[in-house]
Amino acid sequence: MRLSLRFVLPLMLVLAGIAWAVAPLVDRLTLSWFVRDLDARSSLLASAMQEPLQEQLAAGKKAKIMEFFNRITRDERLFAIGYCAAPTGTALATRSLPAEIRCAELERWERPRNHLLPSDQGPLHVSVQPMVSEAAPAGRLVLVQDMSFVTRRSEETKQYLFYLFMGLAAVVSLITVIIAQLSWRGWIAGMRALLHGEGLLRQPGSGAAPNLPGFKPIARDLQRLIRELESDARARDEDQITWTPESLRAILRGELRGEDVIVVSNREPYVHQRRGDRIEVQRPASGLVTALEPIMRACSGTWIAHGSGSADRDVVDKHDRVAVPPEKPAYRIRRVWLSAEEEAGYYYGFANEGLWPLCHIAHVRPTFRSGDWTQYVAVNRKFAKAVASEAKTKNPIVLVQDYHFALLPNMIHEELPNATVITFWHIPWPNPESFAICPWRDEVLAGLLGSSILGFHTQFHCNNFVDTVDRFLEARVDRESFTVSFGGKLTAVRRYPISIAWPPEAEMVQKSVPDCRSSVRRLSDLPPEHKLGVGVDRLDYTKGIVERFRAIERLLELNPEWVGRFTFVQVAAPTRAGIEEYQHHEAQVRAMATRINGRFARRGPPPIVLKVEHHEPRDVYEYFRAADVCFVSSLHDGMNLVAKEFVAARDDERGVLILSQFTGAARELPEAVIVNPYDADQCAAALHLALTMPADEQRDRMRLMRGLVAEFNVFRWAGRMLLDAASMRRRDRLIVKTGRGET
Ligand code: ADQ
Repeated sequence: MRLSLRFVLPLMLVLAGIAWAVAPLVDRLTLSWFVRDLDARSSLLASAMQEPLQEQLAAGKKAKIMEFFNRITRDERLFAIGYCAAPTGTALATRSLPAEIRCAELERWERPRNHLLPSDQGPLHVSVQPMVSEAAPAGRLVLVQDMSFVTRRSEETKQYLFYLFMGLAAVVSLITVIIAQLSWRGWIAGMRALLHGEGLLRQPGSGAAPNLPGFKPIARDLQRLIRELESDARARDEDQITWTPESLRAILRGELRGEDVIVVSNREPYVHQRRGDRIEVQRPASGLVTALEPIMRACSGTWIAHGSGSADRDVVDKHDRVAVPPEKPAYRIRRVWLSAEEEAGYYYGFANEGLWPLCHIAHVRPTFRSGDWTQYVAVNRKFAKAVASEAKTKNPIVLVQDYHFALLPNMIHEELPNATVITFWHIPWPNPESFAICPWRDEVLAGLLGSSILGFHTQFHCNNFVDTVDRFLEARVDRESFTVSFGGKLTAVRRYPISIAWPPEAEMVQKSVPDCRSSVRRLSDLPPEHKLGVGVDRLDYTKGIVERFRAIERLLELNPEWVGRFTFVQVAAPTRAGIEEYQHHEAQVRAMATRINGRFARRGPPPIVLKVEHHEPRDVYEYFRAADVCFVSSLHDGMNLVAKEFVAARDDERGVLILSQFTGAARELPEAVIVNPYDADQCAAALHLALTMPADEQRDRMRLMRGLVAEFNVFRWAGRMLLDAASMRRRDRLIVKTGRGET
């Protein structure tokens, strides 16, 4: 509207100016037309009057002549008539004849352009016509016509002219504004579409695109230029980005606009459980879900997972899909159903009795059974089919999670050769000798090399993987770019250290540290100022819980002043209880706690409180905030999120983290007290150091660790992988376009 006014007003003013400038010209033109008309009319009248006038002149009847003249001047336009018999006499005329017209000066009115006589009533037209008579050869007839109608008409003409120009201005403006608006909107829509990467180049069938053929020739180049500028800026600014779900969503929306994103994991992000008549939705406490949910929400993607909840089948549609989160659906879960036999072979068998101990050097022998392998292959194939059926395009981005799906990347590559598969291996990758134990090592390696990007937590695990491939497969390994070329497919092997959400949810740190300290101590029957250590793990033999207890025992042996003054609360979530090794491990942990407590509990509270149960994340954070020390003693751990969660929980900048050197986290958190969990004496000394560490030192260490976790949070982990995938896809598109593999 403002645009229209800004345009129309000047246009109208210009046209009004033109009308104002043109009006005198029109006036002059019409006047000359009227004068010519009046001249013609005068000579017509004169010739019509000649005969009767001559008769009356000849009869010498002046009164008759006057009557004759008066009769004729009734015509509203004929103002006056006069007759001059000779140049010397006075005119025989109607009374209305202007005094300026005298018989002696008639020549003046005979000159062209001198026909006009101004008067009070308006201009008068004076015409002198000779009498064609022998009786009065010098006689002249003077006809004066009223020209005020010319002025009136001229005014009317000017008005019409003004209205005409104004109307013209309005019509021209209206047409111009409509055209401008349409094309402006078109341009804006076009630019928006370009900036969003939508519309102009949208693939057929993927939604209506604005039809702007004028854009098409430049659209592709412009779009590419914008993307490259954006990507360059992002690459430069990545360190400056504060990674949050919102920034992750915004970057992904820019980078992966309209891309088809699929996540595959064994566990689902939402589980529907039957509780009596009700169906309850559970959200597993998992860093993975926290990291991948923003991606799913940003891209409205599909998450494919094993449907393991007791009410999972009751809530899906006929395609086994359910929209989540339940309160505000943003993406969908596609549930894959597994029989008990499939679950036993694929999940408990090959994945957890084979690959898990194989990759964790924790001195538990892997068990490989051909039956488990068969199920593992079949279930991977089942998930590959699910990916193919859920893919909305030929080239989706598929995020494959963990060791349950080692074969899936290549199976997806077979089904969808143009898909970008990003596989993340959450557990360590062992050295080639250790990996060689697996009877199906080549198949596992080949399966993983179907990925476009294969991610590990640490460079050490990347190196181990590349060494393993180099040792066992006929593949081209490039150690400079860290890529493997196998069977014509290139895989980039990259380090993406996983992390946790930062800042932690407000609910987690709502209760004050003093309140947490007192409530946790009260709950475990400990005195208010009692020193407290915590461990939070799945009850897994890789977590080094046995070694942790041994270190506590050693602390009490070496520093007996802590007996009765220090208690370690171990929160242990039951896990994989169907596997014999885990049953033994639980029994061993329980027996050890009982034995150590039996040895030292006589002098006050027990040194170990063992809580074998799952806790809500909020309760886990309460333990973290209540503790003086958190002890993470994994024998081998891809990353270990507990260490990072402890750091996130301590917004009071107090508490000491003791961290195993065999965790991925130890590479990122050197300010923790780093230990070898197999060295009980060293761990005991670390516990003593932690329990006696001055508050200043605790603060300095905690501040540095909090800074790192804040910066390298889980959103950065997810964002970095997807940005790499996006630039890989850009490169691939360029190669397809130019037909050149090398740039
Ligand atoms: P996990 O082996 O499961 O993960 P970890 O990284 O420590 O190990 O994550 C465990 C998660 O479970 C944490 O969020 C923790 O709070 C929670 N948890 C542990 N015990 C709990 C309890 N008793 N009750 C409630 N919650 C509990 C695998 C790899 C790791 C890697 C992660 C992520 O083994 O090395 O860090 O994946 O990639």
